[in-house]
Amino acid sequence: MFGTKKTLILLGLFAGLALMLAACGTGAVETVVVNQPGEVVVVTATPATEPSLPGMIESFADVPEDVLIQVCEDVKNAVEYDDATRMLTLHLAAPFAPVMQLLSNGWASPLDQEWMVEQGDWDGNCSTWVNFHDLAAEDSPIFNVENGTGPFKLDYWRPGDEIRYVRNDNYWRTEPMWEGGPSGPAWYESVTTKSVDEWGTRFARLQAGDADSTYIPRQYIDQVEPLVAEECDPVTYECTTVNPNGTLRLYKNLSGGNVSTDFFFSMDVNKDSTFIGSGSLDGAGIPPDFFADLNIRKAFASCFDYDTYIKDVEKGEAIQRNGPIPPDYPGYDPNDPAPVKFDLAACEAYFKAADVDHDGIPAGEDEDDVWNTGFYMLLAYNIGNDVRRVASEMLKANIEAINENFTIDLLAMPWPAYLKQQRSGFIPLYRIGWLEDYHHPHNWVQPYLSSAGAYGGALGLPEELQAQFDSMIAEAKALIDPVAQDTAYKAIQRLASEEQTSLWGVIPVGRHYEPLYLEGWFNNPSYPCWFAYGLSESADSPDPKNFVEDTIGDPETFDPAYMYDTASSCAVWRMYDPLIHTKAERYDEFVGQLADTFDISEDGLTYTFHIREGVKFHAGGDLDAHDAAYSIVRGMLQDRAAGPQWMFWDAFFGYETVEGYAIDKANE
Ligand SMILES: [Ca+2]
Ligand SMILES: [Ca+2]
Ligand SMILES: [Ca+2]
Repeated sequence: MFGTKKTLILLGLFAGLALMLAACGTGAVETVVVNQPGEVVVVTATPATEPSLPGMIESFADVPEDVLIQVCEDVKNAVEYDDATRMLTLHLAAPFAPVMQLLSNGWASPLDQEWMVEQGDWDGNCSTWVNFHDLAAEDSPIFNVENGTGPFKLDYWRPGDEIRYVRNDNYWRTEPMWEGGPSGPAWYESVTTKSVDEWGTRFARLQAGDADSTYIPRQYIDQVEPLVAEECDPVTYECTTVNPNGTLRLYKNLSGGNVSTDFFFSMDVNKDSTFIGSGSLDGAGIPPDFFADLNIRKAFASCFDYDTYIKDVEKGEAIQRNGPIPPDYPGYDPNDPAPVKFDLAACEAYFKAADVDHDGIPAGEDEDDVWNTGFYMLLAYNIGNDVRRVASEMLKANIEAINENFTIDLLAMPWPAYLKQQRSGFIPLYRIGWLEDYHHPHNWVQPYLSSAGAYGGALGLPEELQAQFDSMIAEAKALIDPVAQDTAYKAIQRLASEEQTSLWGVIPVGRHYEPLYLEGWFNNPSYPCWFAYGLSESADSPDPKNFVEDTIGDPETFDPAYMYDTASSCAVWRMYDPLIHTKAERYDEFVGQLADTFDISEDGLTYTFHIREGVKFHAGGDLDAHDAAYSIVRGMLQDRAAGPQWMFWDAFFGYETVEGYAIDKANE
């Protein structure tokens, strides 16, 4: 679309990861070392190369007022409500199956419209929404206060130190969430989230019983090993005693891990790149289209020693990927497509089969092609990420061992510069990871393969193949039937594998530690943090009615529509209720939360929710259908940069930002 400035939000890829690790307590142990928690990087791609036409509006600031009002009306029309029947009706421009996943997160948690207006927030009037658009975090009136409907209420937040929540004794839920699920007020009288940056301190507090949960980076699991009393299976929940004197229960090999790392190729590198040496096939560089040759991509993939990497770097607790879609999603099968095998002979054969100079003669028989000329290039990773450094060194060593004229230098780059260069297509080969935003394969194929994806956009795929992926992705995201979904996503996974669009790396499997006295935990890979409402402690606990978790990193905000990091998400999840909730271990089945019933139309375009009766907000206001609608509309118009609302724009209108939508409307 002309003039649509696509602001790609890369928080949630990495910055979010650090916070996720912080927030997961003993729940997640990851090896991926990431940047500083809270680091937010916004990369704004240059607008499309089409020349500007006279009179066209290119900036959001220039969008006329009547168009801005229309934008607000369009959003309101997509989010209809009727207070009399308590119905909320969402209208999508095109089917988008992940809507349920989106709504089960805290982003769209209903706020009390009347109370929000009293706090000085937007009143729902379409002529004033721009004043509330893209504010700084602390400019939201609910930045550090809350008025949710959730099982816990905020007691205090001391930034950098701790957050304390107290039980909502009037919690609305009287029926179990699912059979055997929690109901009534929470077991815990309070939940305390404590920031403890230093591992030694966290470990001491865990040993002393001062914390019920703590964040354990994978490099420290050996220290925790003597405390493990039972090892348990995360599927059957059966446990085996390993140490009668231990105090912890350990679940290993938790699948459905939601963070990956891969090597990415750029098949159409910007010719001004400083990563491609001479830029030609003269032994001192690579041509910009080096990785456009499928044999070159397959050669690199065959030269990476997956098993050694998993054993040495991931301590055996990772799965080799076979495409963009990770385990346990529709479209994933561990053997279809088969993961690439580490095979130096195959690596050499692929290099010899390549035809980098496009003369029809394979490189092995062509004196001026890559096998005889050799090449030189830079491989990039971000400074401080030791895991990525080790992986890059392994790939370099194997490629260089294949042919003495092959040289790869490694370049560690500061994170923001790395992302900017990656996004602009300057880096031919780099290692980076993805942390999912919501639990659906669309949130993997879109970033990895779509022309609008955070990584897909920089792949430089041939036009025809890119168009094929784009249409497959669009068709798959519209499917609701699980069998049809599986078929559609598997086709994408296979094509990505056949074309070796990236060098698929690994996805770690997780660990979950908990004290023996903790009761009620279950494994749902889409839960960002401890589901405190569903937990309890046995009588032998030192402090059974209070839950204490040690983490690193603070929330960015308590505003549900604004939050886009896991620490914030965990806080929102405790104080607010979403419309629907994932059902126990299932991430693809939902139970009613603030909506007690819901329905999806056959064409996948209309989602209806009946808003529960008799629910009160913590400050005393009533929950009505208009509150639920207001909250979604407010979030989409607020649409702060680097926030979560692009997912709602994607779902409702096929856009990424309110600004992009408004600019296009102005030019219609
Ligand atoms: Ca209300
Ligand atoms: Ca050739
Ligand atoms: Ca406790």
